[in-house]
Amino acid sequence: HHNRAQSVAILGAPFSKGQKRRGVEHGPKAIRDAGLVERLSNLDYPVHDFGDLSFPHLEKDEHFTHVPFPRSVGSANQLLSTAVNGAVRAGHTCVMLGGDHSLAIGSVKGHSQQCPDLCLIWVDAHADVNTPQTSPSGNLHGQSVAFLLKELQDKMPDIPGFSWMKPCLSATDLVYIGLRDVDPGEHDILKNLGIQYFTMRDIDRMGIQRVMEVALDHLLARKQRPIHLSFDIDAFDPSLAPATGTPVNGGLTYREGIYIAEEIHNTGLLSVMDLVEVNPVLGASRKAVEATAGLAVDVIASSLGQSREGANMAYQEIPSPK
Ligand code: B3U
Ligand code: MN
Ligand code: MN
Repeated sequence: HHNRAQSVAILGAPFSKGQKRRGVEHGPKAIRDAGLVERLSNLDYPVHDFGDLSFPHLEKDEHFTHVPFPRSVGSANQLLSTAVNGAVRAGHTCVMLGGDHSLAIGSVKGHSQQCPDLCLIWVDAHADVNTPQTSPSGNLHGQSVAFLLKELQDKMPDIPGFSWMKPCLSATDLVYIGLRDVDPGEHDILKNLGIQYFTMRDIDRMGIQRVMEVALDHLLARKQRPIHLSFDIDAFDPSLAPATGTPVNGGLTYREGIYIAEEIHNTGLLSVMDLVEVNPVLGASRKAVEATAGLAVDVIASSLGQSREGANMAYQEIPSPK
């Protein structure tokens, strides 16, 4: 059987200023309320819930061109990068609960400070690789990957709040899965940098099994290295994950999403994962919110070794009747 991770650290990041809709800062609570810690404690390693980070509120944070809250996003990510760095240094497999997807900037950056050779699997309806200039919305949750890529460094302006941030990834260290809403500038970047990506159409054509095989081979064939999984809940079909800010039709099925998580677990290389964009305020009903948060718990548990085959816990012996 695969090597189980040492211990798991849960870090809540209640932050929403990477986009304009309030509510996604309640994502960590919704995911915990859906039973995250209980589910992970069934996987027989120690689970440490470090609670929520507290991000300073900045009184004055003017737009940078059309980009809102640059300093708030910058300082939250700097804080998060330190926390993730520390959790990985302490030997934990780290689970970051968002919050919006701008938090991947700090999460990946902090991870890379401990694991400079990490690779990144970005599961999302969106590519989140806009630069401030290609971004139609200005929202920083649609720009996280652009901050991380060395190849885009000279395309990135000096954004207030981000002087601490230097890119840490190459285009070959990244694979996307689930794309179906990519802006024109983003498409250009994906093509120009030769980034490996699998759209929903690719999943339709190849099947999720082959997609994962090619994706993991692309990242790991040359050498085994730590995996950062950045999972945006909007990768799932909106019928499964309605409580999110930018749902896009035609997303992952439940089984495709769980299969992605299981295959990543089976590498034995998962080091940090983000689960972002669960927004409990946007669910049409309590049931819709609980379904979305429950799905987030399922993805996290599967990424950490919950198996559909069973055998998550050691079972001693089949009991005999007295
Ligand atoms: N690509 C668009 C929309 C978007 C990106 N990420 C989300 N939505 N969640 C943008 O704003 O950059
Ligand atoms: Mn995203
Ligand atoms: Mn998305």
